[in-house]
Amino acid sequence: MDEMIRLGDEVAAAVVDGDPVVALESTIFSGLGLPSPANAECLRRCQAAIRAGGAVPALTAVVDGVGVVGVDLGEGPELDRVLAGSDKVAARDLPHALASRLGIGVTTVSASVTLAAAAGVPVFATGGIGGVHRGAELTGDISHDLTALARHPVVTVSAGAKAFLDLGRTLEHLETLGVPVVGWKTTRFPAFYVRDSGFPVSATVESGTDVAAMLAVARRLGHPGGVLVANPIPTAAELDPNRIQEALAAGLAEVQARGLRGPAVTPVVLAAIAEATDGGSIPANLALAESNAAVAADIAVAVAEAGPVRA
Ligand code: PSU
Ligand code: MN
Repeated sequence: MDEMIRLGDEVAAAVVDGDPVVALESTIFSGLGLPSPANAECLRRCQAAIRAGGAVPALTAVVDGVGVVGVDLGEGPELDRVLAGSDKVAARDLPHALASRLGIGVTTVSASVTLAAAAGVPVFATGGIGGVHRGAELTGDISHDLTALARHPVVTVSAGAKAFLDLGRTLEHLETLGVPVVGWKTTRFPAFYVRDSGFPVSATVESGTDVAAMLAVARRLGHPGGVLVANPIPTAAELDPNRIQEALAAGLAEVQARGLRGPAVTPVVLAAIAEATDGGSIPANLALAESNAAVAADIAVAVAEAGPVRA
């Protein structure tokens, strides 16, 4: 495309042909999201689910100062470098990361939807989006993920938002920004490790075709941004809500004790949850990411079949 953004060969061909592609973020697959070797395993399973659904996986990352959509998932060194990445890059970090030719940057949801939109990829899968943190009324910590979802014409599939957020305020914020929050075969907004946060979604969809139809209407009406598709963790992988509450308390206490702020918060809480659940949160995280990838592939196929959306 240009020197700032590079599409992987297979991704570039699919975009040109209007074939289905699913973008993936890379923070979740780095040590900041999951411990090794679960991170590589998670990526393998997401990739396989996307392929099985008939779409091309497009892992996003910053590699040698270029925003890559479609990291080489083969044997080369590129993938290992991304998995080992420890510089978290959100959308606002992209200008400096690219201009200063950062070696490896792992992309958050906000950076990934920004790159996906720039590459012409309309569907993206993640584990859980960032959102309004608990205590945000004091700290002001609201993830840019929410604004990015509203800004770019990309469908994001996630298992709700990170469990340790203030989910009620996260949903209010998405409403303020005008982002449709649709439940995938559910009326309830999921809470990452558990299927029901106690909050409703704004609408329910039953298929990729339903989402494609929504997109067509959104574009016709001039809605500039994305849609959040909330897909609950598979029932068999769901964790006990009580256990999660205890683990969350441990994670948040550690954040407070260490006085952490901003981007440093999420990786520490995730690690503390893994520890407090004796690693039980990891298989759950893998299962929900894989399920999101499969749903995203379904949606990408339907969007591709519907053809280019006209305003
Ligand atoms: N949720 C997870 N694991 C993660 C993240 C979210 O279960 O690794 C990452 C995603 O990349 C998300 C980012 O975009 O955390 C949000 O970070 P922040 O709250 O600093 O905006
Ligand atoms: Mn934040």
